[in-house]
Amino acid sequence: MIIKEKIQEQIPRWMERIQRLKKEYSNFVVGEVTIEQILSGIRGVQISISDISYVDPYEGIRLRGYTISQVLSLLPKAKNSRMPLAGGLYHLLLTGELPSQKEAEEVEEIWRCRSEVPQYVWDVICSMPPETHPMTLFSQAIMALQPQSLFARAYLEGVQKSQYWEYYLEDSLNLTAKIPQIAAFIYCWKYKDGKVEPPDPNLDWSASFAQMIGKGSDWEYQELMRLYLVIHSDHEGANVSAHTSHLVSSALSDIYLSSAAGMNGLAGPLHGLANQECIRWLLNVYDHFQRLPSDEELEGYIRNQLSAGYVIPGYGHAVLRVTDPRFTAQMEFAEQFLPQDPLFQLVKQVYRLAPSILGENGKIKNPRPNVDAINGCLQYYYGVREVDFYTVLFGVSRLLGLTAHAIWARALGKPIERPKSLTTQMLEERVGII
Ligand code: FAM
Repeated sequence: MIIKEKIQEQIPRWMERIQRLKKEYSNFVVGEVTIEQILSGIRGVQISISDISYVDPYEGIRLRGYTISQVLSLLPKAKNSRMPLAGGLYHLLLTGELPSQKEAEEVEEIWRCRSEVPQYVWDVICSMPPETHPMTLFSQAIMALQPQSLFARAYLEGVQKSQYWEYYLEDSLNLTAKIPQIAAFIYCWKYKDGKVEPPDPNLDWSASFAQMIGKGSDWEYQELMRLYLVIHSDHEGANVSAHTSHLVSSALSDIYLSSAAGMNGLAGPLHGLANQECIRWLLNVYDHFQRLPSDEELEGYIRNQLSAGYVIPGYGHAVLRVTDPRFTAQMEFAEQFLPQDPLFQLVKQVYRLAPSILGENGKIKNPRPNVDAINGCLQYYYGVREVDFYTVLFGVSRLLGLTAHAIWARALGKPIERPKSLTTQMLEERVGII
């Protein structure tokens, strides 16, 4: 397997770099932590290393050093498509190298061969009440696969620490291979008649999700999913889902346990679930006016929302200080394929008006759109209108990033995480209040 050989080959170099930092610079002070940071969710405290991706405040995400537009243009493309193969992206995340067409297709082939999901996983989903949130079902399906963990078995049998990553890689490939089918099953079980189209072996990982939910002949939606699943795959190592899954896997919990933990974080409304709020907000605006509002009407609507204490979903970001390039990539897609769609017109109108209104009081650090300001609109246009499902799509993509982080954490022998908590009284004593 090419990815395995490449990771193997790179481990000694990375270990050398880490060991050097540890040996020669272990007392070097990277930063300080203020009380404000502690009280505001350890905001901005540099706590970990991730070489898979990095969010630059002014450029947006770089996946293994490549910007979103570079990733989209340089990765090998799917058949009859202008969009990248997710298999190529996974190769890039795992090895740091841009794959050839053959290398990207190798990952796609591995996924195809390992895609079968055991019947009992479907039984777990089907035994849940129909009102269960799709993210709960998604996390449960991942957990249901946990008994298949090769790492968990190997650990019990006493496998060497230096080999942990190989089992994490196998588990990751097994899990990610099954994810499009799991997502498709949840969608069809929860919202349709429960019938999932069998996977088409001629389709790539991203398009096969589209095909399994009944969009086998919808080439544009398949293109959208190829775009979507690449651009949502990672957002460095310290956001809620990435950090959660890293923390859990640092206890040597296997990829199923740690990925499900990450998905549970993604399911929170301040993180991945935000995208369902964004589309709901756009639909509410449309419903309120029963048409596209004029600029004056929309401006008034936004101002009313703000003065009532609501946020404008899809705007602002904890790290980014420019328009999210993932928003821009999807804007370009929409301009090409759905320029006249009323909801897309509304997305553009909000984009034209909201940043200056949000920027007026100087409180918000980034009044520009994040990825969520548009992605729901695209799904909606192509008929995937069950908005509480959108975070599952986000999760399908994000599992590529989370598992890549975990494999490398084991390859580099990263330790269990154990920061320290203080009591309020200790802080009061330190600052001299008591
Ligand atoms: N509308 C109105 N006010 C906003 C705002 C928005 N879109 N974004 C930030 N603010 C306010 C924020 O509430 C805070 O006010 P207070 O000081 O009164 O608490 C102030 O501006 C400063 O916030 P910030 O430092 O600029 O942002 P944060 O780093 O605290 O929060 C977000 C970042 C993303 C949680 C925040 O911008 C927000 O709530 N946005 C709307 C929801 C959203 O789009 N979430 C998607 C997140 C996405 F990136 C993801 O994870 N999927």
